[in-house]
Amino acid sequence: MAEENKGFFKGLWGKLTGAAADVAPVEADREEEQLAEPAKEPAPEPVSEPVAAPAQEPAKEQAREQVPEVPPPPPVEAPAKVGFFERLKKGLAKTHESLVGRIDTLLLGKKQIDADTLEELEEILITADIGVATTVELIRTLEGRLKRNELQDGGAIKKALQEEILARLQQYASPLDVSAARPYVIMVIGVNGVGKTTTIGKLASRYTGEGKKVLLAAGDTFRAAAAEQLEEWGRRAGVDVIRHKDGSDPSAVVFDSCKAAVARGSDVLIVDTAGRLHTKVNLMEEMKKIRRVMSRELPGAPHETLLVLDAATGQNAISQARLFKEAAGVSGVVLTKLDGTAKGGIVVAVSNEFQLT
Ligand SMILES: Nc1nc2c(ncn2[C@@H]2O[C@H](COP(=O)(O)OP(=O)(O)OP(=O)(O)O)[C@@H](O)[C@H]2O)c(=O)[nH]1
Ligand SMILES: [Mg+2]
Repeated sequence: MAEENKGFFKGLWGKLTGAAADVAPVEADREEEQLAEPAKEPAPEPVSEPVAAPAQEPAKEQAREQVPEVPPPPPVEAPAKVGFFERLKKGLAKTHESLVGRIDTLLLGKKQIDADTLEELEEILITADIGVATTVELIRTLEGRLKRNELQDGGAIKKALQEEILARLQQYASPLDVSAARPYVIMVIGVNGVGKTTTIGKLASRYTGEGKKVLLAAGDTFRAAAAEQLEEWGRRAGVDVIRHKDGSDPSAVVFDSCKAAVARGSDVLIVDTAGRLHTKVNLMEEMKKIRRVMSRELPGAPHETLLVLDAATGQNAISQARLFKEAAGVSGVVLTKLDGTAKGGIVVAVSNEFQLT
């Protein structure tokens, strides 16, 4: 656990600082996504990348991060071959430029660190999506260390910031160990369009690649074609999908899925859920009902409730985290679309403010 998390945090820190070598596990997928400029619905091509890549990567990172959406259509194999680290570096450059680059510029050659320096640093952190609450907390801590004369120069302040962020992330780390139960039930929730179904497809490929028997449950019966989309991902990963017809009761799908997972000896059952219902209240009530049904069928389930957040929505992700955490017992977070214009800082914000990773 410690090792895995270290990998994750190092990777994350790498993203924030540009320490590319450490970043591989976390960043791999984002890079692939970039290549994969996804279509709205999964395309029917065989999934070469998502299936292959996950197997070599540490479990938790994979689960919490994302695997790519649809592979690019024409050259099915080619993208995977593009120098992995090259793509990695390219993708990281963005965050690096925006966050670390700016911090470096600020601190470059600074002989004297003072309150103004910290104020500027504060602004940089906030605009990197680390969020106001977390930033203020970080800056307070740095101020304290400054007063104690622990921060003499730019290098020291950078190191201190690194330590503080890392400590916050590590505090709430917990691995996604699917061998803890059988079937291990993962419920995937989040507002519409954030990437729930895509994430499930990636997880399914990943666990299948690890030799696990996976079953998917099409709990989004609300949106037309949601089950078909999940089935497409199921086909790619070579796993079965339990579905009912559109508009049926999601809890019934979940009920059947739990039964099926036991009957078929599945190792992992991943439950897709709707991102939108008539109202937010309905959505939250449905999440609760699904949980109730699950735990009645399989004591202890869901073993993990992953909240999917679109990192590109920045601070919006924070309010979603709040909403779902209160209503749906979120135990972990998946940040998607970090391949786009997202600033990785949101990871720190969500983790620190909601005690989640
Ligand atoms: N670039 C990028 N696109 C992504 C990522 N994850 C998902 N997408 C895209 O985001 C869109 C929505 O993804 P879905 O997986 O359908 O999202 P969802 O949460 O299941 O959506 P609903 O079922 O409508 O609630 C699709 O076009 C995906 O291709 C990602 O990590 N990076
Ligand atoms: Mg979906």
